[in-house]
Amino acid sequence: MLLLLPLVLLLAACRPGHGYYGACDTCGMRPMAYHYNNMRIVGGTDARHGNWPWIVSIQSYRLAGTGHLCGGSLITPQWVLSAAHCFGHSIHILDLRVVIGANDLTHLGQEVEVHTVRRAILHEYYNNRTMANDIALLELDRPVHCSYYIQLACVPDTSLRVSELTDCWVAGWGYTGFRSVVPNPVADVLQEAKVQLIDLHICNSSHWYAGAVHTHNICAGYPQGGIDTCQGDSGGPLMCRDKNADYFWVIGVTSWGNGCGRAYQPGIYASTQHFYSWILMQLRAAAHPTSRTWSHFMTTSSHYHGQNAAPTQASTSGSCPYPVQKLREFFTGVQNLLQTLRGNKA
Ligand code: 4AZ
Repeated sequence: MLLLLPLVLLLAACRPGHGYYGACDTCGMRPMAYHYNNMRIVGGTDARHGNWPWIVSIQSYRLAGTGHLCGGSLITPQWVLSAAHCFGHSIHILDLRVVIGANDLTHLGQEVEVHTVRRAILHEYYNNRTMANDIALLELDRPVHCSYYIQLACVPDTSLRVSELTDCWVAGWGYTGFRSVVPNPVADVLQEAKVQLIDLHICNSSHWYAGAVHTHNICAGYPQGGIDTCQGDSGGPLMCRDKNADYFWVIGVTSWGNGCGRAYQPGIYASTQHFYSWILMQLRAAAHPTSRTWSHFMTTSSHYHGQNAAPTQASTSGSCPYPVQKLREFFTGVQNLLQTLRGNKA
């Protein structure tokens, strides 16, 4: 009975609105949204501060204004998931900073953390012509501190039935212009919009994208257009609420589209579920730099400092999405304790 106590306490602490959020040991939770007690993107609205606590603004010192370049999602305390196309020719990681826990990029408060980038890993088969495999990982200089405004995103493995999710959202600081292909004003305040997941067959049909969408993509938006991600939202998350509990999955990385907000041309996202094992492999390889798998991955960094990073994968049941790694550690601890007790009795 005594042995169950830690687990009970652990689960109690995890109930929305009642938890301790500083440990980065859950994912997909929105402490500020529970606190508010309710729950640009093109056609979006201002997000409330803390609504999407895993979203980050990747900025470059070489860009004007806030320097915002792309979005991203914090998936472990030291790794950000983003899009490969954000880190093209003229971008050098030494010029980058990652702003975490922000809402208005022109007024960064005390809750915001600003990090530099230790290395960028672009997918080795990213193709800038077809936009295939448009996914990347950034390692931060040091781990973040989780808080009401900074939380980890949940990345689904293959067991989540993504197409059944119905409460889906996009967020970002990108262009807010309607039907835009030319630059429009970017958003200072994070924009959010609800979107529908659109069947890939429909999305690839002749009046839509006519076969240009890859099987590892997700289409999201509206057939009639109007609400969409745009340039500057790239790398940021497509997020859906879990069917059974009050937390969110990051199911897509904003990748491309034909313009923004056009009818039959919805936003295209890289499926995080599809790339789950790729992400896992990169983080494992990064934690064990001597392993053979490491050498063939493209990295723009010249130095390495190992950290035991593990991707965040939430449990698909219950109301508390613990990273699997944490649960494993906990049960191994319980097992060891039981063995010790048995040993003492014998
Ligand atoms: C872009 O250029 C971009 N409407 C991102 C998203 C979309 C279009 C363009 C989707 O980064």
